[in-house]
Amino acid sequence: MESLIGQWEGETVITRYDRPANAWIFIAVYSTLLGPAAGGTRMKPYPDPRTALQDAMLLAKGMAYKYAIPGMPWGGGKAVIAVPDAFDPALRAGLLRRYGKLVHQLGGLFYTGPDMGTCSLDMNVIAETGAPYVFACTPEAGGCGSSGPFTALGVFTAIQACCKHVFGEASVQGRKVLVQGAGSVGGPLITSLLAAGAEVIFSDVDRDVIRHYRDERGVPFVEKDEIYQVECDIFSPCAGGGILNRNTIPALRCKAIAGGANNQLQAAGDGERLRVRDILYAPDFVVNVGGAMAVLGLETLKWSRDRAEEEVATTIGRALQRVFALAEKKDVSTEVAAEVIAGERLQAP
Ligand code: PPY
Repeated sequence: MESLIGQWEGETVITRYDRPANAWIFIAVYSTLLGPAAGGTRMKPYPDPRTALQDAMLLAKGMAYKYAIPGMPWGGGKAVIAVPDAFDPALRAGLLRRYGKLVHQLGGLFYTGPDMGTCSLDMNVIAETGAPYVFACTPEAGGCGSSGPFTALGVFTAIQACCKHVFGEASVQGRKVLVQGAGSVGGPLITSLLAAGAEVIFSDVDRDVIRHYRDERGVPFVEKDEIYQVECDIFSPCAGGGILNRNTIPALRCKAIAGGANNQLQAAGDGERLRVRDILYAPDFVVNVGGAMAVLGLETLKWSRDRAEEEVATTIGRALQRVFALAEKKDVSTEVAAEVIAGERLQAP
């Protein structure tokens, strides 16, 4: 872990071993140059604490780039709670309260909200001890509720931007869209895509989720290992990170990629790998800023929900146009172009 932290260009890492739950907590603060750090709390089992720390650091950097795109006055941060396999649900609330106390002790260095493995109900529990540094509690608890639908709206807008760029027409009507993960982002995305006349295929690993979309709603399903070979117009990764890599990219049969997952590219060269294959990649941190944008707007800027939707759609649509144009002009991958745009803002607040 020493070498991991030493090589990281972020500011701060907080480490806590929570003995009662046998869980590791890592809070990574990448940058507070533009404002206090804010980012979700990811809670899941990891193979070892080192991998969890690495995830927190990578995700925190992603958050800094994310905020830079719309120019939001927030810094990149992320928390990871690495719980044991088959974590006992009876230990969850206690762990979240102790975690909330830690967030509170940081006194505003790091604000948090939901991420993979946590939801608004968990935010309520964290806020018992962590308020006022906890976003996206349930409406009953005074929060704005799930950020998933707003992230999904941003992904939908990004898919339209890709259609416009590739096919000359923004409409998703009749386009074949492959959605990886039908959770809090992929789920509402599938609903919007179907309503707009797209042909949707999905993949997931959760039995209840599969039952809902495949069996109850009749959405075509593919097994997780087959997803990378499916021919489609748009591939939308809305599950885990690192899925675009040297093994999967050669197999892909899509024209464009736009999804809500964080850190979709596994390695530095993967953006270029997609470009060489003539697959238009909408960079993840541009596509998936909708959740954070809406939550922070609703809870710190008093935005209405209509305003939040409007901001998410226009910001992401415009940002992607800029990214695609710069990539073409400079003859670089869209990932590099987006990093250039975000990097300018990160260096010049
Ligand atoms: C993300 O976009 O990955 C987030 O972490 C979302 C977020 C950020 C800040 C507060 C709540 C949710």
